Amino acid sequence: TGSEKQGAKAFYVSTPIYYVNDAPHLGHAYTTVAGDVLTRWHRQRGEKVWYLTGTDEHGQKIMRTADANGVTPQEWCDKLVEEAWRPLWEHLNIANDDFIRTTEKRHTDRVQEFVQDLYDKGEIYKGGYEGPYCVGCEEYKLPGDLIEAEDGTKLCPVHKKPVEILKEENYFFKLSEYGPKLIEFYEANPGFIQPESARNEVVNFVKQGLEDLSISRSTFDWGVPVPWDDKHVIYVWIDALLNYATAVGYGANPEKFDETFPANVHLIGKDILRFHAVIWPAMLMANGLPVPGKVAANGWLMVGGEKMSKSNLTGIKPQDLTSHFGVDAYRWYFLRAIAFGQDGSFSWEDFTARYTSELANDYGNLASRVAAMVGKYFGGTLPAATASGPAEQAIADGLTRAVTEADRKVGEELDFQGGILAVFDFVKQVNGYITEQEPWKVAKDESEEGRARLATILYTAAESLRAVAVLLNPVMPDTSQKLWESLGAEAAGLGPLADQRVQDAGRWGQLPVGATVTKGAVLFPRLEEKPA
Ligand code: MET
Repeated sequence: TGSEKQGAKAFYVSTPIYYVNDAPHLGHAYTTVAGDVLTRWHRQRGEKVWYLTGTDEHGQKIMRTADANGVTPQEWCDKLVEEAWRPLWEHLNIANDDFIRTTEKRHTDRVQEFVQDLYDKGEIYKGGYEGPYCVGCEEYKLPGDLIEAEDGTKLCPVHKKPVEILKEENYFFKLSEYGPKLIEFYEANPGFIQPESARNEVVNFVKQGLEDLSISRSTFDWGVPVPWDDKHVIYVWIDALLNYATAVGYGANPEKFDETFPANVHLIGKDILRFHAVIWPAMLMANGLPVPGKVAANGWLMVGGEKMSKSNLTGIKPQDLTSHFGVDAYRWYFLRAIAFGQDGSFSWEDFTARYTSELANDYGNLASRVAAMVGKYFGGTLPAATASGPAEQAIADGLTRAVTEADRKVGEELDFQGGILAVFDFVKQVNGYITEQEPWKVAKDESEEGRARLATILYTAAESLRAVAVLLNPVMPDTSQKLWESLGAEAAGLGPLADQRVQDAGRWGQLPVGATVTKGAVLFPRLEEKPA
């Protein structure tokens, strides 16, 4: 679009690349929808944007899941990606620009290059790891996890068999040397880690002193081979973090890389904070690459008091909710109900209550009432506001406030809840205006003044909805499109919804007089009974 600058740095947002050992759940969808809303918001500002998601396909966990299912790890990953992950993002209307899989050659080649560079620079050395090992489990145990036999022998808690003290040679990254540089960086960039609680946790952790990080494994082989020693594979987290670089052309497409990297925002769940806020910037510093702008951690999603996480799934799938509430309401609900960065809980009751009062009653009814009245009193042709007064000025002022606040909250602060509330407060204000103005009563006055007053009320309401459609487009794109069509905005000359700019949304009087307003599709249909 016109305002995109050629060669300018893109606003680059990422989600974690999710492990494919299981199907996506509400927690994954929460983060991915947040990223989608954030990037759509920036697109709506006319900025160049890059939105990346993908899948993390290496490591022991994936290997074991594949084994347990009797297929090769690659077959397992292909199946899950094509049958579960990509379809869900499509279903939720996620407008990602790319989808990276860590088993792709464009990734693995560059991961090897990156690690080789670190090795050549002396940032990686060969060291030993020694610890209690359970052959049954094929893994090192933490000393604290062991149980003791009567004679004092240490046993594996799973197999109840003696562990062996095993010594393995591994490659280590000199992470310990980056502590002071990281502290200095956090202090110079107070916005790097969000929210504040996450930032404090990381700073305290780093201040306690960092240990070097083992970055290779030799006890299994489902991973990217260490380029100078193929008895080892690269530790899955080093492999995974590099997706943010390899996906945007690291080592392959310098032009793309320069105009995209580093990410402006890495959206993550708080369980993977240290990887993103400590290890990832240290890896980049070690290789002389720029570090990201922000790591934004969201909290846990609790369902019925249980945490939605990779290891603890409740039975509810995103599709169970979208088939009941619709995709747009789903996208809206979690961002509306939970303060971003905090833990939040989900319940059918809460979703149902908010859907009914905020979406169907406040927003949906406003849209359908206004369209119905323009139809009834003006034959569906939008009349001009020729009798505006203080009540109309108050609406125009309310809109200006809503735009400024929503743009600051969503666009700058990642406060999705605050941004959505700013728009919905405006919707409430417009509802209040209609209740006070009582257009159905004004309609009984057939004098010229009466007609002018009625026209003014309906224009004011329709013009308000024009702005609401733009501001909610990043959150509920299908609904906004329906409203845009119902207002006849594009046909009347305003152009497609995607071309409307947030910065311009508050400018009053854009919806052309004479637009054909039709009642159109119901934005938020009445809910069926909750499925059993
Ligand atoms: N695979 C990890 C997870 O799902 C995220 C990796 S992001 C570089 O927690």
